[in-house]
Amino acid sequence: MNNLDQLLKDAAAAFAAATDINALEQVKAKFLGKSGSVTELLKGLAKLDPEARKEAGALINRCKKGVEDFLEARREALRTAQLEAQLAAEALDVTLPGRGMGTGGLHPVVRTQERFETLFRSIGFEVAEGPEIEEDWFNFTALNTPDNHPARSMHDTFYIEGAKDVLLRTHTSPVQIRAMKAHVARYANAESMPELRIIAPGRVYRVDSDATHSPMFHQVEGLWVGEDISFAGLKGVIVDFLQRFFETDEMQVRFRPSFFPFTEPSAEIDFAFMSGPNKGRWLEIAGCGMVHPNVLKHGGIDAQRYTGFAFGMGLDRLTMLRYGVNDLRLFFENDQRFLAQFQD
Ligand code: 2NL
Repeated sequence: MNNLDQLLKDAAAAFAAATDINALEQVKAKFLGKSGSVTELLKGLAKLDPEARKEAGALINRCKKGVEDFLEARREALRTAQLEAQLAAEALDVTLPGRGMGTGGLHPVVRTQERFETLFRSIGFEVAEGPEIEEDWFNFTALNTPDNHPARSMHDTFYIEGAKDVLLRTHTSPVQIRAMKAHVARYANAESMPELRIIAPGRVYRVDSDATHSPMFHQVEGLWVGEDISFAGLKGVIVDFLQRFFETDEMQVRFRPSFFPFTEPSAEIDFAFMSGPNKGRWLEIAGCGMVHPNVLKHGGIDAQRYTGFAFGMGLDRLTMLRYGVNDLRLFFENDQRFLAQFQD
């Protein structure tokens, strides 16, 4: 066997010994690199005379071609092997059952809001909405809140920087002021104005944050304006609502005299279950009263002819009582382990 045959055999063996593409490229250098054995042979041709150079050159080039063919064949084999290994490693078992999509659900506070809306629609209330970024006049002035009232301070209310008298609403009452004005405008040319019955649910904001207060929370207010609307009517609506919302007649309800700038007289509403885990414990649930004449006037309503009652309560608190949740912050952390418990 001559030198070239031996070289070809050595190359084939060296390539076969390389077990991955990187190793193969290293081995290639030994034969075809700048000072590889094939390259050295080609360099040696310079020393031969033309006749011998031609013959030797042909032989060496055929040998080089052989080395290159072995290299390419080995490359291809290694690539195929690598692909097969990858396919085997990433094999999918298409016969496994699917994981399913997982259904979403409504947030517990939204469930309470929808329940509230359903119950009040059933007694002829409409649902009203309004802006969360509100003007000072609608949020405070129209609601008979004096200029020096603490609620108006930067300490208690979020004001919009750079805007004059613009803030994040601290209750949904401004929605009701807007609704009164729109209602009055709609019936401006009519002989009489129909009753206005609305609830205003939504997000409200106050500078406050601890276990029982969040800077953003949810409120719903109710308003019924008409001729001969009385405190007795207010009591009837509230007691009926609480019994239907909590699905029991086994409760006591009391109205405690209180004060709000926008109602006169005003009361706070407490109720107590007569059975169950909270039996006998008075729970504060809402504030209410007869709409102050100044507030009716700001809504454009003739306070001589019409009266009205209003109430406000926290949707978050209502939700906590209904589902037995003890920390308000759970509603705003978006923890799936908590939220998933409210899915149907
Ligand atoms: C509370 C107290 C209350 C009102 C809200 C109201 C709205 C208008 C006119 C008069 Cl437009 N009053 N809303 C009245 C009394 C109490 O909420 O403690 N809420 C959680």
